[in-house]
Amino acid sequence: MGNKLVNAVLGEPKVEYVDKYNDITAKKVREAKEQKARELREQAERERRELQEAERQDKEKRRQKQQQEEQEKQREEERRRKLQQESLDERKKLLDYNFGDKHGLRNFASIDIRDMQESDRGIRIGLFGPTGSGKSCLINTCERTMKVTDKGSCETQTSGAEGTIMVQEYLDDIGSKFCLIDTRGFFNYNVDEYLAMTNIVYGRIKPGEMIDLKGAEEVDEDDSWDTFSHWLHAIVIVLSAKDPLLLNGTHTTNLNTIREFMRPRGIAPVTVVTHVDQVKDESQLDQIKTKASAATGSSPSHVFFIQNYHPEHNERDFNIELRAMEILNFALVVGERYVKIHKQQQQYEAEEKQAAAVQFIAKEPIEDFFRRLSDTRRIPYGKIEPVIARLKEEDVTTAKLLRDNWDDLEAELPISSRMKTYIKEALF
Ligand SMILES: Nc1nc2c(ncn2[C@@H]2O[C@H](COP(=O)(O)OP(=O)(O)OP(=O)(O)O)[C@@H](O)[C@H]2O)c(=O)[nH]1
Ligand SMILES: [Mg+2]
Repeated sequence: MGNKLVNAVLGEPKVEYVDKYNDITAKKVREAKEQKARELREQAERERRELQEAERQDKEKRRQKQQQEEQEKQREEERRRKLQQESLDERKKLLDYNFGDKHGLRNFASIDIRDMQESDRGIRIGLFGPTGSGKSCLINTCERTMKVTDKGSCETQTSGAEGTIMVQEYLDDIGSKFCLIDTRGFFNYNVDEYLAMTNIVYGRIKPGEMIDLKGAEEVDEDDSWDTFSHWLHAIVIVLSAKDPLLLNGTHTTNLNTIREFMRPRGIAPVTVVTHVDQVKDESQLDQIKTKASAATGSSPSHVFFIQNYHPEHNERDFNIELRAMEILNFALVVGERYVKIHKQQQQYEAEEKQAAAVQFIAKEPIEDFFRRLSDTRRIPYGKIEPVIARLKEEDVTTAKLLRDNWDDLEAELPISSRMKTYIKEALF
């Protein structure tokens, strides 16, 4: 009842029902959730794309790197092939080498070089140097280069006893006109070793022979015993870049006598500095070159560096091979020049002797000239006396006057034509 009154006074209370399916807050919440979900999806999508992009970039980088590596490998391969070709060309030239190829035969036109051309060995290149400097190793490097083997035949580190020197010939079997001569046992560069060197240079010690230093005598060009083709025509002095005696200047004193031996004989040595791989600081090389040049007397342009093939070094190294051949080529240039100088010298000496003989005849009194003629041609002097008397009447008192006036006198003199021939041969 009361309610009815209340209702009558206040009117029917309005009842509002909440439509929970149409709740505005819920909508907002849903919208917010959806928004969030969208954002998350978008973020995930972004991330996915970023990841994809990073992967793509990685892939691209890897591809570029691979391409670069491939290109670098190709370039390296190309460089190697180029070096191999260069090495092959040089080797071929050296295998075909004949005496005179370096300077050209034109330069030997006035010189008799038949002995060098006919010799089996051609230019003989001798290697000298302190024990352990790398002579045998250098020969092995040259052998491996020229014969394309992975091992040379020259024994290394076999110094033998002090007091004996051993000489051995190499590369005499490749058909080329040069060979290498290894020496071993040079320890002190004292007078005995100097004498041994003169014996080797002038061919007195044959390959395979051993020399006992105590018995060595000095040998020089005039008493060399052997033919010129058995001499050494080029000398290579081998020094090690890590030898303290080179670095502290002791070798400059040690090698003094050897320099003194070579200089007046026109021998220009080639210097090879080995163990260059053991020089840590490349800036030291210039200083080492100067010291080596001072020790051997080679001009700096005649000093070469090399890293020799090591017995365990099985891979071919075309840089080493090209360097070895550069040294061989240079030794051949120097060797040919020495042959030319030596032979020219010999020729001048022969000409000088002949000129001296002509000079002698010129001053010779006419009686002495005919006495010589009577001796050499076995003509009785009595037969010649009337000729002398006749010549004196003509004031021809010396052999020179006889020669100067021979054209007129030949017809006038009352002598046989054979006698005239004898006189002419002695005069001209
Ligand atoms: N690292 C390096 N070692 C070298 C080189 N040349 C030579 N050797 C080493 O030096 C040592 C002596 O070398 P050899 O060639 O025997 O010396 P050698 O001048 O013939 O010595 P003797 O016959 O005693 O007069 C060996 O152990 C060689 O392997 C080089 O260029 N680099
Ligand atoms: Mg040796």
